[in-house]
Amino acid sequence: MKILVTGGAGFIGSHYVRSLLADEYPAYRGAQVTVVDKLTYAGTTTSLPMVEPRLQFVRADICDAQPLLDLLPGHDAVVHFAAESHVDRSIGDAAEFVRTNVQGTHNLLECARLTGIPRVVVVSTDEVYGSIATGSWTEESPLEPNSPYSASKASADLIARSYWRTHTMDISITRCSNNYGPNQFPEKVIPLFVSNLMDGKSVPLYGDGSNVREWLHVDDHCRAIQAVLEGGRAGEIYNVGGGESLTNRELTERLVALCGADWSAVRHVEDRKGHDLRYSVNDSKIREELGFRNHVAFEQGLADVVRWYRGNRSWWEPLRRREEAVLART
Ligand code: NAD
Ligand code: TDX
Repeated sequence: MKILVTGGAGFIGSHYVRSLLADEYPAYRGAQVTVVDKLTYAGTTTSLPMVEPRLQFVRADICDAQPLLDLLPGHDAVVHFAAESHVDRSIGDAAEFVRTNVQGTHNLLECARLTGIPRVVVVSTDEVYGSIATGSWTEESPLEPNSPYSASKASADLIARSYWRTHTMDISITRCSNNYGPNQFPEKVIPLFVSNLMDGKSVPLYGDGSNVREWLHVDDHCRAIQAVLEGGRAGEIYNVGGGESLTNRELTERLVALCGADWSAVRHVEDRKGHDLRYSVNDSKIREELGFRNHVAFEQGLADVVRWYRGNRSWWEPLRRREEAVLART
């Protein structure tokens, strides 16, 4: 098996690549992996086992056709993670979100079509559905994305569907809830709060903290993607959830306790513009059709993540310093 993974130097993509190379997916034991990643602020090769001979790392932009046309032939599948992924950044400036998420996904699929790639999984997100006050979305729920990030992901998701329908490509799409785990860039709420609290800094809780997110461990998300890659049907969408639903306030309370801080570290700040109140997916399709089950218990997973950030400063401190230097120049 030879798999091309876009965005494999990011949070979820790198976890997926490490899992593949550790032979955690029996049907893909011994797989060769090609990572295509632009190494934006969010990507780092320090999340990858760069000395592993089964890994080929290529720094390239998914918006450029030539590197993809050169690399893709001979691959059995593509798993597409690459994206601009942070909602707050898309509120500041959406241009890169449209470029990478929409144009980049289109370019990747077009190159995969031209080179005859047999199987593609596009990693989308539950945010494409918008916000839901009660109940849960099924795969048939309408797409009502609210942020430039989620709108660009919804566009990518629909382009993927169109390449299945128009060109009969074997493409499946996943829509997962919020992920947490090691190697997540410290701008997303969990690693930002953990790294700040560990250093005695304050944490910015948006609005009244009542927004609800469903937290799934990255290892479970990656196993769901693998289940879809192996058994998912062409043209089908698979919601992935089953994590822990918490308000941001409840999540913050747990992080404060796990980091040995107290509530005085929490700053109530202005709300995110257009802040989605609640996400919730119904994931019975992937459970019934593909037998997927999530394994990581939230309490344990969250405690492990706090421990990971405590023990791996050498991973996140340079990323944070690099980002602070960029911000200081702008
Ligand atoms: P991330 O920001 O940590 O990683 C994104 C990776 O893509 C980085 O390595 C970056 O360098 C790379 N990249 C960005 N633009 C690129 C380009 N033009 N060409 C090539 N590479 C490029 O993101 P993540 O949290 O790992 O998310 C991965 C995917 O999963 C995304 O598609 C995201 O929408 C989706 N998703 C994320 C979550 C979550 O909670 N993080 C939940 C559901 C779905
Ligand atoms: O400083 C903060 N304070 C705060 O209260 C940050 C960064 C976030 N928040 C809140 C906003 C959200 O309600 O925490 C919640 C989670 O925020 P993020 O970590 O930015 O994630 P979210 O906006 O929910 O999106 C994430 O899940 C779905 C990922 O970033 C997306 O890529 C994925 O598609």
